Amino acid sequence: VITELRIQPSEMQRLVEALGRYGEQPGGGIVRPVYSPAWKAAQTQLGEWFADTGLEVREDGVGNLFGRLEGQTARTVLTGSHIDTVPLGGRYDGALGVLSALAAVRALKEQAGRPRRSLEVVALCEEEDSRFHANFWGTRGILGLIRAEELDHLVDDDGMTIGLAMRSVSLAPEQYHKAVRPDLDAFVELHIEQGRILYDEQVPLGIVETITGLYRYLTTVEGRTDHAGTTPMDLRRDAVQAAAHMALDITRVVEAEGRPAVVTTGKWDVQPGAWNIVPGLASFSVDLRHPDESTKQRLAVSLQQTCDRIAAQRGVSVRYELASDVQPMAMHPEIQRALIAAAEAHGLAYRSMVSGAGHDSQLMATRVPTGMLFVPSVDGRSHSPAEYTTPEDAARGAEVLATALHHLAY
Ligand code: HGY
Ligand code: MN
Ligand code: MN
Repeated sequence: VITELRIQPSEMQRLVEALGRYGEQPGGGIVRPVYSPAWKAAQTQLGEWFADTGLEVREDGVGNLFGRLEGQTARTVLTGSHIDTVPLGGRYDGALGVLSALAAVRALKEQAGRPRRSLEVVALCEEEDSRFHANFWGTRGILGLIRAEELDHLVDDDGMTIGLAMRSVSLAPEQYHKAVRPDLDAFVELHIEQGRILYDEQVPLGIVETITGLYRYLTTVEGRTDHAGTTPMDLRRDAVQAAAHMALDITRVVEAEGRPAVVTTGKWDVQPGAWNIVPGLASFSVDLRHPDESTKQRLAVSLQQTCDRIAAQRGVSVRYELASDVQPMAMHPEIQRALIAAAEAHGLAYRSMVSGAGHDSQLMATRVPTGMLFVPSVDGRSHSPAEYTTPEDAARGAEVLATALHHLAY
């Protein structure tokens, strides 16, 4: 087991800061949605770094970017993460997985030479659903799970279809099916924990056993617009008041369920949105998660029954539009073992754990032996400009990733 691979903390910090500039906002935070100019610039920069490392660079039919270290066989071990971000996201979510994969493969190329299985670094084009409800678009391209009609059906808030957005970065949407990869023997994703377990326990590495299930839908409440001055309170059908009661009550249902159940109503819209009009329409997103599928489904039903009841009481109508229903997924035992062996070879403590965040790996794992390695998030902060992982933790993660990749590819 190769453990003398050294990756410098300062090198990781340099890469993180350089990549974090693409989409960086004046007030802090990164806006880098899939197929945006910032996304394209970040992919171009990664392509240059892949090429400088001596890897064979290729962009596939949906904009995933690969850096390949050719092996003796046609089979491939893939490692990386996503390059898109949430609005005003941090520098580490996704990006650190891509950069750690690059640093690990560079170290292996220089110190271990040609692998038996080919090794590929990937920057997956879209994971965050932050522009389209595209549900792991890059991974779905690789696994052949994109349906042709989605190219015209998925639209962003400006009404642009994902197909047109692909054209805007010189991709041919009709070529999406060429992204399919039948040659993958393993996928390993390094990612920041985005929670505070490793940080609180002062443990440098997390080995993911299961990734939580996600159930996401839009709740739309329809009341009646009225004059804000002349309409008595008892005659109103105020969509915001009804939606607010719904949001409070579904939160209470999930709090009563207890950890690790979570629910978030993060994105709201109110129409017509004037100070002097009783709002006739209110919509809010529901992001419900649980690592057990039957519990997740039971809670989803309970939340909608709660909203139905409030709608009836308050004389408004309510409807639900499903955006994604993703299963919880166990990581492959063999890949977990490779990661544990690597941590032990480096004499580092680790902790097996459940991921409360969703990841490409939970979909990749449905068809490819997959594992995830977590590094600590300071104060557990993520999906925020405050997101931070120390250069030392980042470098250690990349070294352990390199050792695990050596086990899988050499
Ligand atoms: O929402 C998530 O858990 C992931 O960061 N997309
Ligand atoms: Mn994220
Ligand atoms: Mn992520």
